[in-house]
Amino acid sequence: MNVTDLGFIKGFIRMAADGYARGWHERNGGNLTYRLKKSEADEARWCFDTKAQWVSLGAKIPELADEIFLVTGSGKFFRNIEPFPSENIGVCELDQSGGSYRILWGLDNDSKPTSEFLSHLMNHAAKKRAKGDSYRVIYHCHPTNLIALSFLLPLDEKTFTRELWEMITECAIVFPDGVGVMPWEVCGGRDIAEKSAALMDKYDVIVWAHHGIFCAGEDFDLTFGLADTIEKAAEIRLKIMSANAKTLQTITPDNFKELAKAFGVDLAERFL
Ligand code: 2HA
Ligand code: ZN
Repeated sequence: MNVTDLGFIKGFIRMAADGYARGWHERNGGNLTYRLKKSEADEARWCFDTKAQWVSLGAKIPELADEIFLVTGSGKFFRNIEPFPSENIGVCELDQSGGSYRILWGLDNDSKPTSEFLSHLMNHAAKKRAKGDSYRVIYHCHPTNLIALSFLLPLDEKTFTRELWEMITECAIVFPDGVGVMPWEVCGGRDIAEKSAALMDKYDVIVWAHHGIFCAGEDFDLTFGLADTIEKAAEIRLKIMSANAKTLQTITPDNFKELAKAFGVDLAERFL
């Protein structure tokens, strides 16, 4: 068996390739991490290098002690993940304190996990606290239309949520909690990691103004589908703005209430 035949590695590579094909990963833009299930870790154990050196994370995340992650590499291009997986992605394990990691597989030639590793781990920890073991994927990408909208709309959660919900009927069903919004901020550091993680308690999507989005989900399909839905809604919003004509009708707060009832979703009514 090849490492790349493992189901979780295949799913990860396919999602990375799909994100690249969508145009959300110019150069080394974006990063993806997946928290392995115990059964997946057991299935992959034969390929792990358990003599690798521990490296400090610079922070302690005790909730994630002993957890294993599949991650994209720092400075790596999504475009190269599918043809050259072991150079561009890797499996990393956290130690018993949740303060250090070591590379069990991949990230060849002294590569390191993504520059947003700390953000990803803090977001995984936030989701684990809020949702138990169901959430597995954290995804950061640079979707064109959503980034454009962050120049045009006020940077508040109510405006972003409503503008996106109104674009396609299904949006309110796909992200009934709405979207979190953060103003522009330096990326790659602890500050942005902590602020994002604080919002991940409430949201599955966070907009980083003039930069991109951070998404969380239960599996690759749901997380990619969430980013795809958000970006499509942003594209429609932008097309409407570009048409430069008055909008004649939209989905109203009463419509949203009907929708929530019909689909049994718990819609964040503070956005209506
Ligand atoms: O380089 O997108 O936010 C990866 C990034 C950092
Ligand atoms: Zn980015």
